[in-house]
Amino acid sequence: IFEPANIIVTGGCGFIGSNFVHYVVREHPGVHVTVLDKLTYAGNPENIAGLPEDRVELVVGDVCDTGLLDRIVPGHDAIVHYAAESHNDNSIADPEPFLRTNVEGTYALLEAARKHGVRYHHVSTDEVYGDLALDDPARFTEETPYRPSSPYSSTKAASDMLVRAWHRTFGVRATISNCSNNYGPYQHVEKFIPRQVTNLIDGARPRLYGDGLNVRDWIHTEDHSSAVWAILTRGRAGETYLIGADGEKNNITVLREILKAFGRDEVIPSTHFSPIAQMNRHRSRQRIFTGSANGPSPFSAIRRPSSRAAGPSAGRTCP
Ligand code: NAD
Ligand code: TDX
Repeated sequence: IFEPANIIVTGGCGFIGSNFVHYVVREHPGVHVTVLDKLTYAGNPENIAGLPEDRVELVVGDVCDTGLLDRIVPGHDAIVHYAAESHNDNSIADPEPFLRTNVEGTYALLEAARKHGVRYHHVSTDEVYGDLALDDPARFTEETPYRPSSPYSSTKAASDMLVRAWHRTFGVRATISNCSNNYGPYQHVEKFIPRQVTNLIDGARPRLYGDGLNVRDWIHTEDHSSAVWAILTRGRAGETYLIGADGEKNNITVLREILKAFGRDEVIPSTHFSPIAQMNRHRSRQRIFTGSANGPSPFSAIRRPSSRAAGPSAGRTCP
C-alpha cells in the first residue's frame, strides 16, 4: 500500500476535484493537499473554502506551466490529475483549449512526474469508449477499444495514451481511471443536472437535448473520490481501472425525477438542438474497480457483481 503524505490535486477548485479535496481532508487526516488550479470559468476557490489552511494550499496556475511544476512538484509524493476542459458543448464551439489543457497539460505533468519521481494518477472518462446502441446491454471493460466522439473525449483519449506510454517507456508510476457521469455538490451549471435545477428555480423551461433518451451511468462524486483514493494507494502502476455505479438512467428519467422533487409532475417538452444530442447516445454502466491487461488485479478480491445493491453507490439515488 502506497501511503502519500503530500499530494498535488490539479483542478481541485472544479467540480470533481474539489469533492476529492474535501474527501481527502475528511477521511485521511495525515495528508496535505496542494491544489493546482488555473481558475478558469469552471474553477471556483469557494468550492474548497473553509478547509483547514494547514491541510490545503491553493496554488493558482496552469498545468501547462513547466517552470511552475518544477517549483511545486518536488516534495510531493503524488499528483492526482483532475484539471481539464470538461464540457462537450464547449469543445464543439472551440476545441483549442481542450487540446492545450487536456493533452499538453497532461504531457507537462507526466514529464514533471518522471523528472521528480512522483506517483501519478490520471482521472479520465468513460467517454473515451464512445457509445453503444440504446438497447445494447454491453458494458465497457478495460479492453474496450477507444472510440471517442467529441473533441473533448478525443483529447481525453489522447491524454490516456500519453499516460500509458510514459509508464511503459519511462517507468512513470502511473494509473488511469475512467469514470462515468458524476453528480454531487459544486457542479458547474453548464452540466445537465445543475442546468435543469437552476432552470426550474429561475422559472425557465427544462432544456432537454433531442428526444431525451440518451443514457448515462450516474455516480455520486463521493463514490468516485473513494475509488480514486483506493486506486492511488492500492492500484498497480500501468493499470487502468473503470469506475461506475450501475446507475444507468436516460436523460428524460433524470429530468422527471428533478421535476418530481420540485413538486411538478410533467415534463415540458423541449426541442433544444445540440450536436451532442445525436452523439454519445448510450454510455454503458461499467464494472467497478476492475484491473487491466497485466494479470490479476489487486482489486480482484473486491470485484463487485453488477447488481446495483452491491456497488459502492448502493443506497444513493440520482437527485
Ligand atoms: P470542471 O470543469 O468542473 O473542473 C475543471 C477544473 O480544472 C477547474 O477548476 C478549472 O479551473 C481547472 N483547470 C482547467 N484548465 C486548467 C489548466 N490549464 N491548469 C490548471 N487548472 C485548470 O471538471 P470536472 O467535471 O470536475 O472534471 C474533472 C475531471 O474528471 C476531468 O479530467 C474530467 O475529464 C473527468 N471526468 C469528469 C466526469 C464528469 O461527469 N464531470 C466524469 C468522468 C471523468
Ligand atoms: O442542458 C442540457 N440538456 C441536455 O439534454 C445539457 C447541458 C445536457 N443535456 C444532455 C446531453 C447529454 O446526453 O444530457 C446529457 C449529459 O450532458 P452533460 O451533463 O453535458 O454531460 P456529458 O456530455 O455526458 O459529459 C459528462 O460526463 C462525462 C462530463 O461533462 C464529462 O466531463 C465527462 O467526461
